[in-house]
Amino acid sequence: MKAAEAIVEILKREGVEVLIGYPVNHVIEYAARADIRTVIVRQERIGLHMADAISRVTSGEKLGAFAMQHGPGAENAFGGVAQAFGESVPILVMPMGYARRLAHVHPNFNSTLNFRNVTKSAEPVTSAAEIPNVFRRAFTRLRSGPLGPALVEIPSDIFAEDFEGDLDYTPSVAIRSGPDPQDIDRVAATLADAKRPVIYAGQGVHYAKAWEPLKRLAELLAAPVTSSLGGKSAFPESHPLSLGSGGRSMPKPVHHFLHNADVIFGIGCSFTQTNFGVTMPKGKHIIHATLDPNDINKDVVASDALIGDAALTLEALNEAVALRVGTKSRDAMKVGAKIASIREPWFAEWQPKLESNDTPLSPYRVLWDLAKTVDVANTIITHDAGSPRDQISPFWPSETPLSYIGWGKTTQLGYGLGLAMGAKLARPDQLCINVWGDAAIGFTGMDFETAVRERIPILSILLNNFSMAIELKVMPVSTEKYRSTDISGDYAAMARAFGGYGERVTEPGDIIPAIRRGIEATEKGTPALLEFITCKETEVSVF
Ligand SMILES: Cc1ncc(C[n+]2csc(CCOP(=O)(O)OP(=O)(O)O)c2C)c(N)n1
Ligand SMILES: [Mg+2]
Repeated sequence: MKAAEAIVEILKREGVEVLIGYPVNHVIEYAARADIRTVIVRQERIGLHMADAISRVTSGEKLGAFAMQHGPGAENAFGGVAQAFGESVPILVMPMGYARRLAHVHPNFNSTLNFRNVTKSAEPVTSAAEIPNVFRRAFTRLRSGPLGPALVEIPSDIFAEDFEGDLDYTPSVAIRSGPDPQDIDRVAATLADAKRPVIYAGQGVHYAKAWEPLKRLAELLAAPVTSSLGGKSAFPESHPLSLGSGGRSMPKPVHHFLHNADVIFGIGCSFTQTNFGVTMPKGKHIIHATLDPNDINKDVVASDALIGDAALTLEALNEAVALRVGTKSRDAMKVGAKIASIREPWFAEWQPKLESNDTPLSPYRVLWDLAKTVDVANTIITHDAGSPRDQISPFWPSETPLSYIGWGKTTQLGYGLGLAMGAKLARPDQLCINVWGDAAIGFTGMDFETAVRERIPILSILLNNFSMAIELKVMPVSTEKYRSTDISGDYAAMARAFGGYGERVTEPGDIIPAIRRGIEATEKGTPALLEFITCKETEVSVF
């Protein structure tokens, strides 16, 4: 068997059904021969974002995989790998490499060396015979422990080699570990005794599929629940104990309850300090439950820590908490009523924007109409960098697990399109939406053509305000003198030129009918881009 045949056989055994890539990398051709669907993008970054979403929306059970060429392909892929690294997403990255005799010769780009700081592991294939060992290591790292991209560089001269003998390869399995039972007892006692506990859920809950045990803990403690952007949709936001999700912008109850908490229990989260995450108030008893020991005492000081898988942690805690709460159980009805009493006036403040009849359109109105029109429980939606993230996350009522792809540890403009496309590949039964601004589309908009050509019928919601509105306050002089924050473009026409459905919407009354037409196009297999002409909104729900 040829070396590349051994590689694709391993990919198949590991459950890889789609290989996203950009030529030249001979793995692509061999994958197609072995009936792994190949998806060719217009630039490397988007392909990595697609692979990223495949891993995310399947809790890492189906791993996204991407292949690109040595030199320019690998160089150009850096952003996509760095974004996945920032967000701790497991993806298999397979650059081709220069022939082994040239791999370490100036100025050849060596992926193993250059990607080392943005991957969990980066390793070259050193000979055909080593293929199973190299891939076993990569896949094992992709499935267990703190997550992140794993890179396997395949030198171009490996492709000429034969893999001798039978391929002996057992697919990797996810290995879970749980916290120390003594720590569980102590934390359970702290939680049961807390007067005003708040639960903060991170994306570890999604990867561990710990949604049910999370709900059970919240109900046992009658504790309000919020989440990071990555954890959004881990807890149904229609639940009376939901505060909504945190981020740069947030619903008022998130701010209120965190500041009034005596104990904050973070589960499956890193508590990373970022502009796009909640800053934890000082002076609280913080319990930090995470898979990654390196997160403990990183940005917040933990009064208690639990290391382990979020499901194992929550299940153990639930047992211990259930024994303790018994009679002194807090009143969930009262807590729910308190949340509602803070939520309602906050919502009323925003209602004029959410229901605005202005033209240019309010982005809030567009997003609120979107939430009212789609089947939220069967939709996977993602924001982009820029104002759209802060405009959507406090108001999007996430209901079902993994129905919102939130991000913000690093925030590359244009990430959302690839995420929606990858989500659609992995979950074709769902309506997959990306919401972005006109700066974001400048980065990856060309790959709307990939969505059309590869029959990945996503719905793309573009909030076009002909501006980088989020930068207006930062760049007043350059805007005034040189119009430095202005942007232009007719993106509905662009979508049509690529063979997709494109419509420009300017009137409030046309928002919902246009969304319906867009969805209809996606149901017929055509990606749709709805371009809403919006005002340069800069107000966001921050506290
Ligand atoms: C690759 C990259 N470069 C720069 C930024 C910084 N940045 C964040 S948002 C933004 C402008 C966003 O404009 P737009 O997408 O039109 O949204 P708006 O604020 O206008 O609604 C910029 C320059 C970034 N996030 N990513
Ligand atoms: Mg804009």
